[in-house]
Amino acid sequence: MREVGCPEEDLFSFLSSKRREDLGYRNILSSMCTPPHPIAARVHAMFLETNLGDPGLFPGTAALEDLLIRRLGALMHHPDAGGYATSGGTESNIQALRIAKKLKPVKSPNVVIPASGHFSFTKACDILGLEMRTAPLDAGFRMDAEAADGLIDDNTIAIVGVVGTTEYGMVDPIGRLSEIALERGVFLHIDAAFGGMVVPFLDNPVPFDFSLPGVSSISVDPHKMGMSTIPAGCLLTRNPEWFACLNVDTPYLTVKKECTLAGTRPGASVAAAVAVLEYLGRDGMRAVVAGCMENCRRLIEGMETLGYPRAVTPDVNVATFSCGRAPPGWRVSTTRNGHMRIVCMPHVTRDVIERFLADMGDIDA
Ligand code: 0PR
Repeated sequence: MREVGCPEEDLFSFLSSKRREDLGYRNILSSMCTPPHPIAARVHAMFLETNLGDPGLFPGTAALEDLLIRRLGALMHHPDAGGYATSGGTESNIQALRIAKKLKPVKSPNVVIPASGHFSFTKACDILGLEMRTAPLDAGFRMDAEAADGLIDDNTIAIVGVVGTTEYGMVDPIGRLSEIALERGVFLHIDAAFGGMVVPFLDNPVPFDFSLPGVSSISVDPHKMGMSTIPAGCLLTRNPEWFACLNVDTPYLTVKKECTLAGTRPGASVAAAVAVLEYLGRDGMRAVVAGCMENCRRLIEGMETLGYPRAVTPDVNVATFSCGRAPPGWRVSTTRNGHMRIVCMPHVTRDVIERFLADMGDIDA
């Protein structure tokens, strides 16, 4: 640390130069995040100092967290779902498997996770000492539910299905997984970190949530398609009482028990998340999602016209192609199978898609 502080002007000029090294979202097609909605940015600033880790000091902010959980629970067809705001999909997935493990104490616990599962499950299994059994995908990049069934045994504490896979934007056969979960008496966690804020707003949403009786818990992230500030995730559970198995005593706080993974927790991004939902309503979210899906279709059509076929027709706004190179200046990502991957987030507007397609056309010229 400096002995004597840096003059404000110098400091900000240094910070600005660093900030300029960051890429603008303008040409980023690889991210599941997006610039926060202006409402989110404004609300974040309003709640900057709030700490949900000691909710008795911030009862207003804590009530907003409850409201967020109620709103997302209702969206997932269970207004009385339990839940809390996490730092994102990783924490939600860890905590869901932690609950599942506590609910079924066995000697050598395992979990069945699709090959498309996010790498946060590798972290969760490492931390929780779980054997990770990987279920293969079908030809359409969705989890093979029957193969998953075959991996379940007496030591299986949970199975996981994904709604909006990170790489290919697919929705696993959650209806079938729900039946299997009920038949086998196994906890079913749905990772809807991305798709949880997309699928409910599609024209013909496939059931994936608490409307299916076998679904035990759901991850859904406001800091992805919810356009909130980072960090904002949510873990929802069918039974609110399950969280009690994670409680630790917190004798000197305003609450005497805590089930969260983090201690100090931001209220700002949580207030921002609920504010965006209130501001847009279902109607506004449907419009955002319809725009992203339409742009995704246009991108697929444009790429195929240029001779780059889609890897698969996605269920949500993630497009993948047999295409080895991207034009200079654009950030796309590459899946583990070598497909070009583009996430059609709200900042990836029709104009952006057309500029990208024009540049793609130019690299062939
Ligand atoms: N589950 C799914 C299905 C996800 O796609 C992700 C993250 C997670 C869980 C974990 O969520 P957190 O990162 O919030 O803990 N998906 C993105 C990914 O790994 C996250 C991301 C976002 C990465 C923006 C890069 C980026 O620029 O690709």
